[in-house]
This record gives sequence, structure tokens and C-alpha cells, in this order.
Amino acid sequence: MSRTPTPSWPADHAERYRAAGWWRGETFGQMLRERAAAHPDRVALVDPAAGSRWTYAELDERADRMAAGFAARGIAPGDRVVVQLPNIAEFFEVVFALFRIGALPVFALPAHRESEITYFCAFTEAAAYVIPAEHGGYDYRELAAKVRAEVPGLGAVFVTGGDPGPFEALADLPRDPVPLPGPAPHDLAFLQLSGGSTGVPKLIPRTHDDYLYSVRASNELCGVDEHSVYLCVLPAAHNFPLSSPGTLGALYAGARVVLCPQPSPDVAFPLIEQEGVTLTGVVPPLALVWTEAAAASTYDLSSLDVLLVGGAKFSEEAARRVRPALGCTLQQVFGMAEGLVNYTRLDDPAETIVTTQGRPISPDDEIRVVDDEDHDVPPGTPGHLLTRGPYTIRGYWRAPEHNATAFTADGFYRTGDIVRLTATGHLVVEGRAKDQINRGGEKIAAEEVENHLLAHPAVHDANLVAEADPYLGERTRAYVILRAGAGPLKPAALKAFIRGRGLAAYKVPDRVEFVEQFPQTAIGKISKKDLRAAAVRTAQEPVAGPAGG
Ligand code: OOB
Repeated sequence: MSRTPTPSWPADHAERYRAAGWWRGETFGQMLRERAAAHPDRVALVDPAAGSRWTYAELDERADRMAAGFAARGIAPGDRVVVQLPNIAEFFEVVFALFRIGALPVFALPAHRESEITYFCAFTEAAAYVIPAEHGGYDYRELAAKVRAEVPGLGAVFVTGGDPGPFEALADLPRDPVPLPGPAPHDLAFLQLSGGSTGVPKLIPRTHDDYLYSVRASNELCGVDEHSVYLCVLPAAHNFPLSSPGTLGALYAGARVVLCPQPSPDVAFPLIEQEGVTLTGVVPPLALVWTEAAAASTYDLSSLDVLLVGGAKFSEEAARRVRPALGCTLQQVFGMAEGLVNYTRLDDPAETIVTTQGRPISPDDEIRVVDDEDHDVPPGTPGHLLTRGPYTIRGYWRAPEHNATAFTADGFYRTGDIVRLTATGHLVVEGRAKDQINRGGEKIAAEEVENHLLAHPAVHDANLVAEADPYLGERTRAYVILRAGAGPLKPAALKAFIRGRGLAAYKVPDRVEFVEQFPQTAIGKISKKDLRAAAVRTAQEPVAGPAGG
């Protein structure tokens, strides 16, 4: 395995970001300590499913005790720990404990399965893996047993919320706090996952300094202060609910975080009423459901000031419905785990809020919109978005070859998004150049799923493309060529095969279509462009007979 140093900002840029006050030399561990000292009795976390309310003092103390437990099990600064926890208070106890040690959480999602988790544990040479015993009717101990069998080097597996089975319960770790020097502000804080367009997800190295800047600045732009109540609706480990301004923003401000166990209105709306939630963040499909449900709802949603919507393109028509339905300000957010986050401003004209995806957080976010040859396009013309700045990574973790193409020579990240810049400096997302499907905010790398399809003995070739979906925005369609002489294969059987390979459910193709051949470009390469066009053209058609699915 390569031991290339983690790419970082050149010294002159780092100096500039410090001088400008963007990087302030804080760490997340210190941040929590300071908040706990300033207002120990204020409620930091509400976990309605567990019926628990932890004050800042309690969260701080729990993080210290858990850090001691992890340290006693040999977890050291710089170690990677795959964290796969749902929206429960222990997520924060674990993550802040790792921050205190200087160990790096690797933020897996609850939906990930054997294929993804095995890769994260093996690639990061994880010292530990943290799971709930069960969640959403799924037994994570069984998953961990499979992962451990495949990754013999995996250290401990820690379990919360039930019988740990063959593993160790978090609750049984030693709990006497020990002195820990903690990381430096320029050290890595965690590894976030990329949505990706390649066979395996890339890992995104974020530092305390850079991430805290994005969190602090997000608070200002989203009006978060100590009176705010943030409802965490999306999976807590994702960059959007974590930092835009998210749970970490709320904790930074000394505000209250309410953990929503499920995103549906019948769970979220009562929590908004009971806890006086002032802001939350959702993906576009959920925003649609909420605006519809609000009309018939008897819950009092009047505390809600701001609804952040992002992760995928929010249509103008849907955006217009937010204020009338929910009585709050819409704030569009176009962000990426690699860094750059754009927000519409709370005081932007209403038209700007519904028709753009916002503008960058920082005066030091550099934006370029370029053509296929990296030449700047005239203002207002759609092109590829390139960016660099004080909280955008300069390279993925241990991926030098990929970095050579994913970043320009002078350090701009190639986002893979096609955008247009308005006269006011706002960005409008027009499309995507990367080979990724955005399924209602959940990102699917086409190549990853294609590789799994190709593993089926009857499959000769496969391509995954997006087709339009009225609710999700996009869903997936797999075009598959079967091997000559292969017996009949039903779409459902191929989907079951993919599921059986331990892939997160959202990556299983929504529709499988068998074809004789793929359209080709002039030089004989497979034309994904034509496949995408075909998928868009025929999205409404049922697929006929046994080939359909
Ligand atoms: C967020 O982060 P990721 O890393 O899951 O995905 C980033 C990609 C972007 O490159 C873009 O393709 C798409 O998701 N995206 C949007 C969008 N927000 C994200 N496309 C159109 N309109 C939007 N508003 O998705 C993320 C991270 C932080 C905050 C919000 C979202």
C-alpha cells in the first residue's frame, strides 16, 4: 500500500488563510471543551428514540471517557476508525472521543454493506469499526462478522445499543479519563467519503482548521446562534447534515441538536413542534414530501425559520412551494464533501433563492468555469466548475494517480459539475460531467455498479446511466449485454445478484434492460451520452415482457 503524504495546501496559501482569520488554530476537541465550560447545563443533544438529553457538560465528559476507553484498546493518534452509526447520541460521543485522541473517524453511512465496509476497513487499515447492534431491522453484528472474516487486519469491533455478540460493547470500555495531548489544528480530523465516479469511493482528508472554518462561516450565513435548534434529518455522517451548518455548526454555536431517527413528516413534524426546531437540512425529494405533507399537517411548524435544501438540484417549481407551505425561508445549498459549499443568502431576493444554488462561503473560494480544454468560458456560459480555497482539499487520501487528473496542476479541484455563473456571482447547476448518478442526493458511481454487474457470469458488458424520476430527480438504469449462449436471465435475478454482493441498497439498479449492443461514438467507444439520452427518452415506458425490470 502506498504511503504517499496526504496532499495539503502550499505554504503560501496556508499562511494567507491563517492571516485572513479563516484558520484559527482550533480543534473540535477543544471546541467542545470550551462550550462545556461556558454553558455546561445547556442541552447539546436530544435523542428522542433513546429518550436522552445530554447537556454540553455531559457530552464533554462522555467524550473524555470514551476516548480513554479507545486509548485503552490501543487506538492511537492518526489511526483510522470506521464509524457506521445512525442518528443517535452515541455518534457524537464516539466522534468527539476520536477527535480528542487525534484518531480519524471514517464516516460510513448506515446504508453501506459488506462491499463498501470491507473496502473502507481494508483500504484505511482501520484500527477499529464501530456499529450499532441493530438498526432499521438490520443486524450490523452480522455485517461486522463478514467484514472481519475478509479483513483479518481489522482491529476491534465496538457495538452500541444492544448485545455486542462476539464483539465488545462500547459501554464496557474502561471509562476513567486519561490525559491526551490531542491533535494539532492542522492535523487531519477525519476521512469523509466522496460520492465518486470511480470503481471505489475516494477518501477525503479534512483538517480541524479547514473544516471548522466551513462550519463557523456556515453558521453566520445560515443565522445559527445559541438559540438555534437544529434537526438532524439526513444521515449524521454525511457532510451536509454534519457541517452545512449541521450538527457541528449547532454545537459550535452552543445551540441544540435534535436527532431525527427517520426523515418522514410523521416523525420529523412532531419533533419540530416539541423541540421548537429553527432550522434543518433536507435533500430535494424530502423537501417535496414535506411541503406536500405540511398542508394536511396539524403540527405547529412555526418555529422553523430556515429549510436548507441541497445535495441534488432542487427544481425551481419545487423551490417556489417551500415558503407558502412551510412558512420558512428556503436556503439552497450546493456543496461537496471535498470542500466548496455555496449558499443562497437569507436576504437574497426571492427570485435568486429559487433560481440559483447560491454562492461560495468564502471570499477566498476561487471559482473557475471552463471548457473541455480548461479555458475560461465567457460569464453566463455553462462550463466545468473548478475550485480551490481554504476548505477545499488539494487531493484525496492515498490516491496519487487519481489526484493527477482530479485536480489541476495548480491545485483546483475538478468538481465534475457543469455550472453557470450569474451576474450576481451565484451558481446555477446545469448538469454533470462526471460518471455519477445523483439519486435524490445519494451519489452512485456508475463504474462501481458496472463492476458488480460484470461479475455475473452471464453478463458480457454493462453500463449504468441516469434516467429522470419525478420524485428522486434521477434513478438508475442498467443497460446489459448478455454473453452469447448465456441462459435467460431476468432483471430481478440480476438485481438480486447485485444485492447479494453486499452493496448498499440505493446502488442496486432501479431498472435493468437487456440490449444486443451499445451505441458507439465515431471512434468506436461506447457512447454513454447516447445511452443516457435513450434512458431519458424512454423513462416513462414500461420495459416489455421478461426483459423488463
Ligand atoms: C453534498 O456533498 P456530496 O459530496 O455528497 O456530493 C457533492 C455533489 C456535487 O458535486 C454535486 O454534483 C451534487 O453533489 N450537489 C448538487 C447540489 N448539492 C450537491 N447538485 C445540484 N444542486 C445542489 N444544490 O451533496 C453536499 C455537501 C454539503 C452540503 C450540501 C450538499
